[in-house]
Amino acid sequence: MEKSTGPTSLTKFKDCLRVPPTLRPQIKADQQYILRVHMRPARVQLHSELPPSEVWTYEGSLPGPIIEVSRGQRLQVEWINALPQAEPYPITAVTAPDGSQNEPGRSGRPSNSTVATLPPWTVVHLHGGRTIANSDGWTENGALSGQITTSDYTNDQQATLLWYHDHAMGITRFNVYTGLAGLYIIRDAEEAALHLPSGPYEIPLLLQDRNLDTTPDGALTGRLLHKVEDGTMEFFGPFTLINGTIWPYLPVEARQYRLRLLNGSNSRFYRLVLLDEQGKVALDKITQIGTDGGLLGRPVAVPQDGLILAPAERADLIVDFRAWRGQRLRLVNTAGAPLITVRQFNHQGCPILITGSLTLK
Ligand SMILES: [Cu+2]
Repeated sequence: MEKSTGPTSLTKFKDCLRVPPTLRPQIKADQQYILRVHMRPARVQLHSELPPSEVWTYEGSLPGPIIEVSRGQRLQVEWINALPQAEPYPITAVTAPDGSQNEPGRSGRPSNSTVATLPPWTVVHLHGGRTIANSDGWTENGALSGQITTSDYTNDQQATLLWYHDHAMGITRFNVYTGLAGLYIIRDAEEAALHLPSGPYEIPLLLQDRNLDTTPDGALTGRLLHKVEDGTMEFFGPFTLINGTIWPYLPVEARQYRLRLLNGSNSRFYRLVLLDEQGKVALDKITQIGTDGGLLGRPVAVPQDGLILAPAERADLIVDFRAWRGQRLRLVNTAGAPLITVRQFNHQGCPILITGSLTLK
């Protein structure tokens, strides 16, 4: 029997949240900016108790670096496929018995040999961007290892949070799952005039669910596992990854923060609720100021039964932590998978998947 190489479960809120580095475009010519972004393999620890996982990344970062531009800044990105041509695909895919999707490991099923031999065939789509057609990352405009695709982004739209992700025909779900996704922020003068919390007080949160393979004796190996159940293509996984870390914590000061959320999961909906130390719902200190298209006409309250985010949806939130100095808050997901919309919910009585932790200093 294979020797245990990892733990059988993971400690929640052990690792600090990471924020990916920001890439700022370089001037190329008059009013034209350029960025070169390489797709590369990397080995990343998703949790400090896990062995490193093999992932595919943009520029070695999981998730990809944040690309930040100003409204109207004309940007050309060279998407360079520097993934290895002949190595096995970095994730294991399996179809497992009903009821097993939230368990780590393959549940006794063989892995999908077609997925294991997929070539590194990629194309990048800027989700939510108003992009000219030939730069939009059509699913069939794929590039293989060693090939470069050039995309022009005019960024002529209001300040908002977008994301770039792989879009290759037929295998988007697997390529995004390997790690090929990153955030893209557009700034403008209207946003700057509002003097919203910025710098260390503006935190992007990319939420994704994942599963992990195990050894025969149940130890987590760190290997990413795309496990779906018989008769369904939808993926739901038991581990919540935020900015590439499973169940992280974030130390915050007793002040206002701007949290910029993106649901980057393949199928999972989240209904997010903030709980105080006593487990009481504390959503009244959260104001939503923006959504997919950018800033709203006016701020709105978050629904008291939680903020629902579908895959690819974004929410721009201002959270006022001043009332909770010294407390530990929890950001939890109360949605089932698949999502069943019920107006009433009881956060004591329904199963809660802990998705993150905000700890006040
Ligand atoms: Cu998309």
